[in-house]
Amino acid sequence: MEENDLIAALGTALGEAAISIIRLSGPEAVDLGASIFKPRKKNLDLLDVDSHTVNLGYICDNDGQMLDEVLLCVMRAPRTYTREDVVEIYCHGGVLPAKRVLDLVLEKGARLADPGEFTKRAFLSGRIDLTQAEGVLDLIRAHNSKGADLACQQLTGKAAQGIRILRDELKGLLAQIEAEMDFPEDVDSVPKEERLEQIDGLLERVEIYLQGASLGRVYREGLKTVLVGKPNVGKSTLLNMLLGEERALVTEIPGTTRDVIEEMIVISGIPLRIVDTAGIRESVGLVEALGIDRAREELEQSDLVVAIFDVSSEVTAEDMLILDLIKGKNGIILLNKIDLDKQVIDTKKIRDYTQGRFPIIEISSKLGWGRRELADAILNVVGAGQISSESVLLTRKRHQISMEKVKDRLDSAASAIAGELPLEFIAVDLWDTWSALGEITGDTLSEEIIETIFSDFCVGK
Ligand SMILES: Nc1nc2c(ncn2[C@@H]2O[C@H](COP(=O)(O)OP(=O)(O)OP(=O)(O)O)[C@@H](O)[C@H]2O)c(=O)[nH]1
Ligand SMILES: [Mg+2]
Repeated sequence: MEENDLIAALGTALGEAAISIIRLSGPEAVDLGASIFKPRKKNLDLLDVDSHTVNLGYICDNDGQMLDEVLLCVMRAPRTYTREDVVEIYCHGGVLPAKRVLDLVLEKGARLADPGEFTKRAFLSGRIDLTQAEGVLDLIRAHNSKGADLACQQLTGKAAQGIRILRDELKGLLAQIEAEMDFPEDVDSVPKEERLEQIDGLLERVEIYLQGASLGRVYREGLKTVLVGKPNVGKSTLLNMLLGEERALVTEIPGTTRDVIEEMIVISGIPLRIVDTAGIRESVGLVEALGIDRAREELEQSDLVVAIFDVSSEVTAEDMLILDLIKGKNGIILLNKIDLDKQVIDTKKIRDYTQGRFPIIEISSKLGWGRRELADAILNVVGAGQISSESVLLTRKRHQISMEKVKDRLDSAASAIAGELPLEFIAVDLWDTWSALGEITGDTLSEEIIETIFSDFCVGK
């Protein structure tokens, strides 16, 4: 793909609106703009206007036919989003004006941009790093304010900055080691303790990143929380209680919920993608059985399972099946309907069967009791308590994987130093560390992976 051809796209959603924006980027952007723009001011020449100015005029097609009255903004490289010349045309909103102007721009030689191509150019030109580019996408997609805050932090380069500092320090260490390797006579060797201390200093910060990584992902995507239990234990009542509205049908008939229902709820600042499922039981009709299959699928993809039991019922074989299903997952056990006088459930049996691995909380979904305790248990699961609100959080699985590699390589370097292995070994570990850090910022990632990241963007961004 040629990097510097002229690209264009609609920057706003297609539909009726106050304005629509067509965006162009590339060395010929202003020339193309000038060829279709008739300024309102008679003696204005678009090719000569100051950078970052907005100009009123008309977009006219090849026959001089006016397509729209617009504002056209000229932004000259390098102070632009892509670091190339950029032209933005503010048309009247609505499907047709925007489409006709875009068609004209394409007819005049611009190419329709790929998804994320503007931001990709910003990355390839070095204006932003990969975490900043991801921040752009995350901000567009954020569905809760904490996620949006994190995206802003990333967008402005805070995450990148911390990683760059780590990389610079590593470079310093490597320079020392390589000098010692190349000129053993002239360079004083750094004592082992001093070197270990330097590595420890790096490791400390890497640990902080790792601690926050899963929380960062939760803020970005929401914690997928699946409500499971046998029929009629009050799963849908709990969903409605947490949502504060009657979203799911609740009846006293077992098997009310047939399909999965997913809703976004923020509890104590943690966004949850909460999923109500069909009550799990054996031998039922086809529709319900399909619902139960889906419940199991959801359970498999969950970050957290909330298993619900009814205190007014004995522990049944169905309940035991639920306990089997949550094994090996992050789980919370809820004993529901504690407002009822009849309380026959054998809590000890549940606790023993799960070896006390899950917190057990008594609630009444109907009356809203136990909400606070449930919120605390959720905070505990995501480890939000241990993270300071100032920390820069990594937000993606790929960041986490690279950071784990960083830790692994630094640990290995530390043992090499402690074991007084030849300097070459230490150098190799540190170069690997350096390159793993670069994966996060995009400096050492393959073209292929970068492609996949940007293909997730929308066209025009
Ligand atoms: N007393 C009392 N009744 C409750 C409570 N929670 C739910 N119920 C009642 O239990 C019955 C079943 O509630 P649902 O929320 O439909 O149960 P479910 O687990 O979603 O059931 P299925 O969708 O059939 O699997 C309804 O009659 C609710 O009013 C509670 O905390 N206390
Ligand atoms: Mg239900």
